Amino acid sequence: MSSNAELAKIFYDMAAVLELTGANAFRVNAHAKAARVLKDLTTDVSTLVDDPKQLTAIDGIGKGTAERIIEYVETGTIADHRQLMAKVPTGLFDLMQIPGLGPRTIKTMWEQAGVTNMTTLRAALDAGTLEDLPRLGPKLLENIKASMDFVAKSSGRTRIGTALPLAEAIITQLKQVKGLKQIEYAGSLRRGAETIGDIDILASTTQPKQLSEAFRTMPGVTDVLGSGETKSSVRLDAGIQVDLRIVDDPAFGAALLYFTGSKQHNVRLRERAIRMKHRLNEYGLFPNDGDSKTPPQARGVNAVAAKTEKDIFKALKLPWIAPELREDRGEISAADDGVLPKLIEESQIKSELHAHTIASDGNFTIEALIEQAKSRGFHTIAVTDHSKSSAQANGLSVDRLLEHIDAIHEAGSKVKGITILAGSEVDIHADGSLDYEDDVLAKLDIVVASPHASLQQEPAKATKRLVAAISHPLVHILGHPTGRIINRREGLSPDIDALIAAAVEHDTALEINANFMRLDLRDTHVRAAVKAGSLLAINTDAHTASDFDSLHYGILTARRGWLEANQCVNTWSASKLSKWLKRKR
Ligand code: DGT
Ligand code: CA
Ligand code: CA
Ligand code: ZN
Repeated sequence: MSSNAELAKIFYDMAAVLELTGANAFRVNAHAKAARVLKDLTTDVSTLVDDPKQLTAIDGIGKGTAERIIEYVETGTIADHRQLMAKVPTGLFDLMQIPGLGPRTIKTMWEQAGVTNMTTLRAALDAGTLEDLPRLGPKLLENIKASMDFVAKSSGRTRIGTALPLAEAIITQLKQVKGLKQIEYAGSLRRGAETIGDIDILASTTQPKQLSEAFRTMPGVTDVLGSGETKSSVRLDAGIQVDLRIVDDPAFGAALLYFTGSKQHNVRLRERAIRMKHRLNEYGLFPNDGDSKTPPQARGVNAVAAKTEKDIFKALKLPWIAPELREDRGEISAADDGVLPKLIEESQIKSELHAHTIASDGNFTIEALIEQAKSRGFHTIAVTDHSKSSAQANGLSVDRLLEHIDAIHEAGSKVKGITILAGSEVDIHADGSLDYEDDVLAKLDIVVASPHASLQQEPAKATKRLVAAISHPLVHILGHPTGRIINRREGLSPDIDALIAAAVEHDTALEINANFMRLDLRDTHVRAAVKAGSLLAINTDAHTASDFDSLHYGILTARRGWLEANQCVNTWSASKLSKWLKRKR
């Protein structure tokens, strides 16, 4: 971790302890803000400590914070942090991750029922000892149980946004090792799945010993789980396992195809190979000579194809199938029939239609957001801050919104080459009504309606709620439709087909929120929407500059849903997009 990241974590922890011990909101917020600023800072803070003024010049870093940063850079630790951490059991930090469980409630459970971690919380829930505590109604306790079950069920899998940068860093590093020929990540990561069980890396090299050695001794490796001539496995400090397989260079394509999977896709391909009197395995596609005892490669039989994936698909009389499609969801028959989708690509995205500024909970000024969008080559950027009910996100009252609209239009009038839309991410209440009145919504260029609270609603109610928002004549996009947080919160479970039908009927786009914690809609939902002909939007929901990079995860999810560019509003030209938006005004 860089010192920025380490310091950000320290300030987050301090904010958490302050909250748990009932410090005033101002102190809590100041620490949380410092943490966010440090996390997003692109300059290494350790280069700024010689002159404290450089630190305090950063918005969100006051004198006290600057002093502690200097203390940290000089001594490697912060005394206040150590003292604060000693005040609470560390297990309480895990409890803060449970959705619906806030610090005040945790404090009560800790002080009055001896809850100090997940285990004691589970025991207290089972024993019913929390039922008489203030603020802990039966509904809340039930929700806490459900959240804990969901987290337990999903543990062990890593979100793609964590796994992919790790894999890329490993590959960059192994590319430096002498003798390396080819290297790629395979498995669920290459297929762009939302969570990754383990990272699979394939390499070919003239120096296998050196490569394995470099792999096992990389920074971040905490355990070597196995190490043979062709396969090594390690665990990283991030908690994820990485397998490295060293394969023969002339058969790299066959290995890549095999280890990319999915297992079910491989089964289908092998069946096809057999029908064509061939045999397919991780070493190549071979002629079937009737000898089923010894594998062909072991008998020195020459492969029909092995070098590249394309060669193998071609020999199987198929076009190359993109990894994102290899889930045995009809891709082989589509390939056979010549009707594979022409999948959307990241370079085709020309607008961002869901982004936040400092007016609510973003880090951008309007100008900075515009600059960022311009630098990504977009022709349109929508400013969509939170609405009034989202108090924790500093949502805008009607008065503040009206001022904000003017400020957005004013900022827009000063820049050339990009269209700035004044919008809102308006909260959808539990009953399906929206957080602003229609006359207010009508003043906006674009309305993204999203659910943020009441996310443990019954499916039937959730469907009614979301269909109401989709059908609202002033709404353009349904934002993160289920509100799920991967590995953390299940979110709503509406009837997706009903949402899609309403979206088609009312010409509303369904969002694929590209934030890798969300990926909402998910791949299978996208597929259903694509089939039914509904419009989709791929938005990053940017709060900070690096969020724009998460577009990549949204694209992977879209491709896993077979999405083509023309069905995604973010690929449209400025004039086509503008026409579509104006149809609801
Ligand atoms: P994960 O790691 O759980 O997210 O999912 P994958 O798909 O990466 O699965 P993993 O790591 O167990 O194996 C990587 C690929 O290797 C898998 O997608 C297909 C291939 N593979 C592994 N074991 C088998 C097997 O027993 N049969 C077949 N046909 N393929 C296998
Ligand atoms: Ca894997
Ligand atoms: Ca694996
Ligand atoms: Zn948002």
